[in-house]
Amino acid sequence: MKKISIACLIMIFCLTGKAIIHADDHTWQDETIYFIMVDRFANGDTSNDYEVDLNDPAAYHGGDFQGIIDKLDYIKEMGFTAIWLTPIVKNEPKGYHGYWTEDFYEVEEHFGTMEEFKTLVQEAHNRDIKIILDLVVNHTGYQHPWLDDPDKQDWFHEDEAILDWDNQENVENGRLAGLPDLAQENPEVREYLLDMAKWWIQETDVDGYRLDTVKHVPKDFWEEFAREVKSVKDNFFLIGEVWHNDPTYVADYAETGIDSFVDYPFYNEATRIFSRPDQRIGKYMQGIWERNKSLYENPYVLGNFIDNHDNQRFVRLAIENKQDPVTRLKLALTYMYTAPGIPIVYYGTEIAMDGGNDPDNRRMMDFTDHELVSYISTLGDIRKDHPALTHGDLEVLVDKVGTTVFSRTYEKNNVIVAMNNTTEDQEIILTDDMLTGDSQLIPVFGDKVIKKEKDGYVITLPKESSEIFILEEDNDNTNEVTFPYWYLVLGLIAVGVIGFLIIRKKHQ
Ligand SMILES: [Ca+2]
Ligand SMILES: [Ca+2]
Repeated sequence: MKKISIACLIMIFCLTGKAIIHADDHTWQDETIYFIMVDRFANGDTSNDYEVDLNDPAAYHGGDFQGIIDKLDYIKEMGFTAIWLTPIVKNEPKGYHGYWTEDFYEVEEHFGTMEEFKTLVQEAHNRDIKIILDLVVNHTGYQHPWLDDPDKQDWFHEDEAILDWDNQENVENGRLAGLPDLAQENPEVREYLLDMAKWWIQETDVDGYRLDTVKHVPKDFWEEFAREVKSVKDNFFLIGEVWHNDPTYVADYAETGIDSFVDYPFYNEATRIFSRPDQRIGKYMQGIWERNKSLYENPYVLGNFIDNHDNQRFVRLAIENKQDPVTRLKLALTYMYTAPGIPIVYYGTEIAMDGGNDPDNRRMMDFTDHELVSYISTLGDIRKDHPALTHGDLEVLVDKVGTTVFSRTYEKNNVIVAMNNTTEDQEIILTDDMLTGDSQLIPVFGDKVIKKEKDGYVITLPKESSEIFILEEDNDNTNEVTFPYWYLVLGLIAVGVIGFLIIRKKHQ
């Protein structure tokens, strides 16, 4: 009987081999992350709306766990597979953002209860969505009770500001924005923070941490931290915030065991290139990729972003440059989803939300607006269906000022991305040597399949637009993938094996 079951499994594998292989291969680089500021996303429970004031950008706005649970299907339908939440620990008054801890072991009452948070994680897992929790171990809130505890005076560094940002000791031991700086070199503090980080995983089953203010905490602490928290749950993911413009400074933290980083050097280039026209793309894109390949063991796992809660929104940059923000945002999003790395979309980007510096970049989400929801959903689907975008190398095929074509290739999967960052329509020719065999380009957004002409493939791209093409074999007007005959052969072999086993069993 056991043999028959194995034979059946072989047959199932033969018929659906591709899906099984990819399920087994699934890693964090396959994820697409949606980033939520809990207080500013969705108010699902008005009974916890203490001191809510929608007119005060520095006050609570009412968002909570129930609101996120209610919107999980919305998030999933946009193609996201993981959610990063701003810190959920109990904060001191006015700490709507979560970064002013009052109690490391309690949930913030404005957001709901511990039970509701566990339900949120479970409901997300039911939809194959992972939860990444923002964790702050560098500092506490301004009024943390330990500050008045005589036994805890050596839990903090001296009250000194960070004045010299090139002095690593000052960066690690000074007070960031005046916040009490924890002394991770004190064994009691270290043990407390490590226990706390492990406890949240055991208690709530979250799948990863986004680590706040990594460069303000010594590397030897992070080494122990990474080792300890990863021992609690398999495949637990750490994505760190090292807010620095020098890629080598950021990459130095990879030695600690932190898996990934929000890629500030990528952010700087992408926002500069796409918030105005006529900027060269290919050269910088190739530069970032070659650099990341040389700096990281797995550069595919870095977090790409064009918006976050600490910088003015991309839409504001485009408006300041006198550009149409939606047009510019579409180009930037195409780039972010098709460049190597994990896309991280900050809530509100899907509705082209405007916002200046903090706290204006944290406005309440408006679910009646759908400006770019379908655009992002399409990008999410493409990323999910094409391993070239999650595992493939990058090659720039055309690189002119404002006009770029690049390819991503993984095994037999090939995706071509064409971008016109100029204010004129552009005709782009891809010659035979750039693409393999007799292929055709199937567009993701448009409806015109590009077939090979005498000189190669001729793509006409309207001004300030982009198109993603799937490169497929040209089977004379059919867009279907060639039937995989080897599946049939293996399936017949499996049927033969089962038949043999059944006949043998009858004769026993
Ligand atoms: Ca609420
Ligand atoms: Ca510090």
